[in-house]
Parts: sequence; structure tokens; C-alpha cells
Amino acid sequence: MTRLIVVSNRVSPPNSKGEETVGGLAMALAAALREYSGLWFGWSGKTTPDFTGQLQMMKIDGVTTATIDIAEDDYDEYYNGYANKTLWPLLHYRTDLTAYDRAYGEGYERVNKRFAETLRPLIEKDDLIWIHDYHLIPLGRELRKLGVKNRIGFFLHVPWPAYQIFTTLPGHRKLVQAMFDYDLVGFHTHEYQQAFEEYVLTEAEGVQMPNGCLKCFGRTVKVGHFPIGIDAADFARMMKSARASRMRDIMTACTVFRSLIVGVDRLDYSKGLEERFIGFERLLADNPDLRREVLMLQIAPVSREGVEAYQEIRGRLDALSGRINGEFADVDWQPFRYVNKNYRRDELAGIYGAARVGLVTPLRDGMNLVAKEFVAAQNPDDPGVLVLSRFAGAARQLKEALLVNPNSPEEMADALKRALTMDKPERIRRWRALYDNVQREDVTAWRDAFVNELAGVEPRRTALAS
Ligand code: GDG
Repeated sequence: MTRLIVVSNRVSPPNSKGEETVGGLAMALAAALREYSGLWFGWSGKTTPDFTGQLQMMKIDGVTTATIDIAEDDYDEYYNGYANKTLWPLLHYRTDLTAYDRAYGEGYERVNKRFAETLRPLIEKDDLIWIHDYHLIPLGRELRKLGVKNRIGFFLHVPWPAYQIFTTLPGHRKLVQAMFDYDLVGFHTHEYQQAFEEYVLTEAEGVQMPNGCLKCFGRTVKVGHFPIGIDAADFARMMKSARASRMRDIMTACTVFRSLIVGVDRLDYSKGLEERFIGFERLLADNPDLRREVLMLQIAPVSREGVEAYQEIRGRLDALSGRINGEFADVDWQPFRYVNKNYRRDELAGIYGAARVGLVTPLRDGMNLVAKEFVAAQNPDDPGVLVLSRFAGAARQLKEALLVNPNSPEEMADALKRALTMDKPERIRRWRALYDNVQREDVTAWRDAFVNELAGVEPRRTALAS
């Protein structure tokens, strides 16, 4: 079998102690690589005062990892800077939070070049190379400059925004040009693919080819959409674990005579947490009869603490959760639990399993794996209801969820009420359709679809296109 080299910004496979990293990409890649005798290359998560290029190789749970540390200024300019302060907000439609700083752009180029130079000696002739996410868009170009002729694919885990948004980025053309050094470029949904195509056709005078390829900048790239899923088999196994059952029992005991509404998200402004809290507040305000009947639990482990926008949203969420409890709590009932702790995956599975409603309402989200995990955790005989933002990529697949506009507290409150009062036959009918999708379009299907497509692309004869 051809060797697969996966490259992502962070390399963080789950460890045997169950202390897992939070984040959809890491979970998906660990699952995707387990079956391949592949290599996972990227940043170790550590910094050094100066860049050393020193490779650390390890074998964890059947996956070989090759990691490098980055320099402190790389951390500020590439990771916190261009990746998290420029591209992340922009790709999530937050032009108000997007920072433009020349040093960030230089840091981004520098780290991509360093990644290419360190990875180059590890690449063998027939390896397939699969590069992930917005941190590493120029990596394919840098590898080509070093003479790499292998098939290289790129997958974007976040949305590709509308043309009008993307063109607000200085240097947008250069970024798109770099995507033409790949053989295959993948998005989660058809909508993101179309937005990318629209940019290429209108802004860069590209041409659509009959075989799903785009021609532009003198090069041809295949473009497709590959919706990511969860590791459904592993999730089913985890649901049967002692820890998951115990957590489920604990949460069930905490909510006797009450329905549990659960949200689980990295603490990130794209996840719509403020809007969600306000939607729940509206439910309580408008429905006095439901007040003592519900408990909402929001788990939100902190992330990207070095970025100001994340510190600010944390403060606002603390205030909002205090306001809701201050207004509605009684001596024997508190409506809202908001925790910033990181839980084990099996414990999360148990919590999802005890919930009557999964509330997943990002303002923008490439896919959203929490929605799929919630579905996978439900009891088939008495399943909970998924309330899902129409702006999550997952809404394209999970059509039997109650879809809402997360910007509307009224819509959110109405959907919550409907979910809390939905009869069992309707819950079962909706859940079956959702579960069928979660099982069928899982992480293995995603990986196989992308890798097979990449393997089928005509190889390049020269490293750099003319
Ligand atoms: C990016 C894109 C896309 C959350 N809290 C804990 C915890 N989590 C886990 C969840 C889930 C993962 O983190 C989050 O995945 P999402 O997909 O919801 O979101 P992002 O992290 O933003 O991921 C996203 C994804 O990449 C894959 O392409 O779907 O759109 O933004 O698995 O369960 N895990 C643990 N403890 C927690 O407290 N262990």
C-alpha cells in the first residue's frame, strides 16, 4: 500500500491515559491514520527561542509522528498571528476581528517554508501527501519549490467564505494561487467548494474544466467536497465503557424530573456561545412553565488564550451565565451550568447520552463534529433531539435536526421548546435518519474518499508547473 504522509499544524495523537486534546481536526486525523502505516508531521506544540529544525520521531498507538518545535516569534506571528488572528476570523466571516499585520504574513510564509524544508528528506517517491487546514495553505508550493513531484492534496477544515468576504484579505490572490500547487483541494461542503470556484472564475479569470478541475495561474487542480465524520465504530465502543455509563448515570441523577440540554464547544467566538446563552435565557423568560423542568449544561474548555478576542469573549460569557442564574435560579434549582473544564472523550459521550437536547449553534463552522457525536450517543429507544445551526457544515447532512438561525434568540427558544416537548415517535424517526448519516459518512469514509481521489490524480512530471 502507498504510504500516506499527513501534515497538520499540530500533531497530537490521543495518548493511552485518555488525556486527549480538544479539537475536531486532531481527533479526525488520529482516527484516519490509525489504519495506515503512515506518518504524521507537524508542530510539537512547543517553542524554542530560535528555530532548530530538530525532528522528534515517535510511534504512538500505531501512528508514527514526526514533530518539530517552532521559534517563539513563529508562535506570535504564524500561529497566534496569521493563523488565528487573520485567517481564522476571516474564514468565519468575522472581518471585524481580522487583524492585518505584515509581520504575521511574513511569519506564515517563513513557517511554511521551514515545514517544507524539514519534511522534504522524509518524503519517498510514491508517498501520497495530505496537507490539512488554513495554517498550511502555502506548504504545497514550498514543497514543489524543493522538487517534490508526489501527489499532494489539501483539505480545508473551516468554511471557504463568500467571494466578497475573502477579497477583503490583502494578498488573497497569492493564497489562492498557492492552492493551485496541489493536485486535489477538498472542502467539507458543496457550498464552500462553490464559493472557492466563484473566486477562481470571477477574480482570477480561471476556467472550469469538464472533469471537476479548475484551471488557473497556468495550472490545473481537482476540486471536491468531502464531508468529515466521526469515528463511529470507536464512538460506539466508547459508549459501552464503564466511564461513559458512570457519567451518564451521574448526569441522569442530577436531572431527575428535569430535561438536560447540553452544549460542548471549544471556547471560540465562532461557536455562537453568547447567542446560545441568550437563546436559553429567552426560553426561560418566555416559558415560566418550563423553568423548573430544564437544566442547561455548557462545557467550553478554553482555547487560544493568547489571542485577545478569546480573552474578551470569556469575560462576556462569565457575565452572561451569572446573569441567567441570578435572574432565574431558586433555592432548589439552578437553570444553567457553565464549565470551562476539559473532559475525557468517554465522559463526554456519557454526558451526551443523558441529554434530551443537544444544542449546537455555531455562527459559522466548517463541519462540527459535536453534532455528530451527540447523535451517536443517543439511546435508540428514547433518543434526544439535535438543535443545529444552519451555518454549520453539518446542517447539509443532518437535515432531520431542528435547524435554527443562531442569531435569533426567538428561533432558538422556539426550537428548544419544540425539542423539549417532542413526542417519542417523532424523536425516534428523526434520530434514525440522523444516525444513519453519522454511521455511513464517518471518518473512514471521509479519509477513503479523499485518499482514493488523490491517488487517482495524474502524477506531475515536473515539480513546478510551467
Ligand atoms: C475544526 C472545525 C470541523 C470539545 N470539548 C472537549 C472535547 N471536545 C471535542 C469534541 C469534538 C471536537 O473537540 C470539536 O470538534 P468540532 O468539529 O466541533 O470543532 P473544531 O475544534 O473547531 O474543529 C470544525 C473540524 O475541525 C473537523 O474538520 O468539524 O468545523 O472548526 O470532537 O468532542 N474533547 C475532549 N474534552 C472536551 O472537554 N476530550
